[in-house]
Amino acid sequence: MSVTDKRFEDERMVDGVLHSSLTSDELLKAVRKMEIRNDDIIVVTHTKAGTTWMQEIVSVLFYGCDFKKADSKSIIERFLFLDIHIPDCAVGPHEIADSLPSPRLIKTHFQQHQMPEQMLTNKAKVVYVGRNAKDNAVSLFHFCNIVSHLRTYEWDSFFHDFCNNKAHRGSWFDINLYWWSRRNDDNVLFIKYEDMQKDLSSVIVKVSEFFGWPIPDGKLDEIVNHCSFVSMKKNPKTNYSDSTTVGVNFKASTPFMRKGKVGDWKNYFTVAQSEEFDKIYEEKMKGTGLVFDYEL
Ligand code: PPS
Repeated sequence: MSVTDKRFEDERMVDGVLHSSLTSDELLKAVRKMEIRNDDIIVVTHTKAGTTWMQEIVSVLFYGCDFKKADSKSIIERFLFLDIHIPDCAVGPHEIADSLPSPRLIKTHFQQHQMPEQMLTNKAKVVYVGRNAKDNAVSLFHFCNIVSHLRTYEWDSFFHDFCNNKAHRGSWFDINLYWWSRRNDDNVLFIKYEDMQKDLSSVIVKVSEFFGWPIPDGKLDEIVNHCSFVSMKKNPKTNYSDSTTVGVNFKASTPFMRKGKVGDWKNYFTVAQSEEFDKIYEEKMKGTGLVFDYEL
């Protein structure tokens, strides 16, 4: 077994959140205290909720709809990922962050109590993407099974951990309900993965208005096409085929851009599991007003 294959053995709970060995305790402390700038552009999600999709939209708009410019670097390199220390890199993400010019593009999956404290107080713009819990779970299950530094699961044991907030990066409920509670803040845009599936043009327009980056005439359809599942799956700059450059190694052949659908959960949850999860869901989501589509 290679070193990377063994990294999952260092997975551990920190303040109720399961982290891999790529997220050291020192990193967690340092990121908490790092400086967030008012002009930072931050994409926040629970892992596997549509991060890469939103990153592509944000960066294409950021580069003035210049697709070549956006794709001159892989999506992994365009955004600073706060949550992991890249193996063999001398410095951590908080130190890389300090050296980047503004405006910085940042991505994180950190839960509220582990994200930079200044994300609570300053005006950096945050796009949050939430995805229905069941599809999010299935996508995360596959991710754990393809990425070397995470443990390999059978579906039933993953389901158990997900229900008990013990799966990778913690509670789906906590992160979604936290950002939902901030959905009316001027500097927060809350987007649902399923709405991106239903009407991608409208979501792109919302993102462009949120940042104040106008879409040149005639470009909207091109962005929609560029950010479609089919295009992003083919595009080496978005499909993670070059992910080893940032220390993410794959242990299985399932592609990162796997299915990109709403409702795939029905192929994994048994009827009993679905009912068990619905009970937990009902309890946690009651009265919050946050509703997701579980099929389209
Ligand atoms: S990560 O590792 O947390 O950054 O992963 P993330 O990008 O959040 O999630 C990956 C899932 O998003 C799907 N995806 C898309 N769906 C539809 N259209 C587009 N363009 C798109 N891009 C990424 C991707 O296929 C993963 O979902 P699953 O259900 O596993 O296919």
